[in-house]
Amino acid sequence: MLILALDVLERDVALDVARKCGEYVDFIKVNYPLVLSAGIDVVSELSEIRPVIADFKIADIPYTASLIADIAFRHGVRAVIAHGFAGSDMLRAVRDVADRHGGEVYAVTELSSQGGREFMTRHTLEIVDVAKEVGCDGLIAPATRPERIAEIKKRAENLRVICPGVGAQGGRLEDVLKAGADGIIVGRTIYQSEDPARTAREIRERIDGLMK
Ligand code: 3DU
Repeated sequence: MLILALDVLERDVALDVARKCGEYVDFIKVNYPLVLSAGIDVVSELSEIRPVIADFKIADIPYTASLIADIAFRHGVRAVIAHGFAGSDMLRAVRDVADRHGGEVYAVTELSSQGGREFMTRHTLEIVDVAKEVGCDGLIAPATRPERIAEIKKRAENLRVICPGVGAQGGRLEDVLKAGADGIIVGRTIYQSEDPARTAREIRERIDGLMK
């Protein structure tokens, strides 16, 4: 599975890159930079090109978390990403909203950055257990630390594990897939390349070759 992280700031650029790369990616992931600068309606437009994952890293009290998730689903997203550390009550609230819309929920385990090790790593496997209990569809795990992906995947059982951090952050596609990831999230390596469509196609081909 290849997920395009579309952290560009302008609506027209986002739609252009999405249209060019659409046939090579399974999902488009949007995050705050795009939505805060281009407005939430861009999410609906992107959803017409490819299914969208709203990476709003929801981490709040259950009530507020539900509102955020509901707005995302009402704009056509297929899935939302929520922080596992915010706890089971919030994940459950987001799960309920997703169920009302027929959508999916992914929980962040530990961030791929150095900072992800400071607090999150200690609790990662507990977060995996809570995500399973709540019935999340998948987990976000760090492509920068393949050994952690393997541990998370083992504990995750049938939850999908998708990994940001390939390319610009230093993670290697081959290592990530070998560790058991079900998909990778790639942003800058694609949308900052000279020819985003060609780069997306090349990454797709590498994934298909390795996952055969
Ligand atoms: O580093 P890239 O440009 O390939 O983008 C990675 C995307 O994934 C970006 O939207 C970032 O906010 C998100 N992400 C991580 O990079 C690491 C995480 O642990 C969770 C999300």
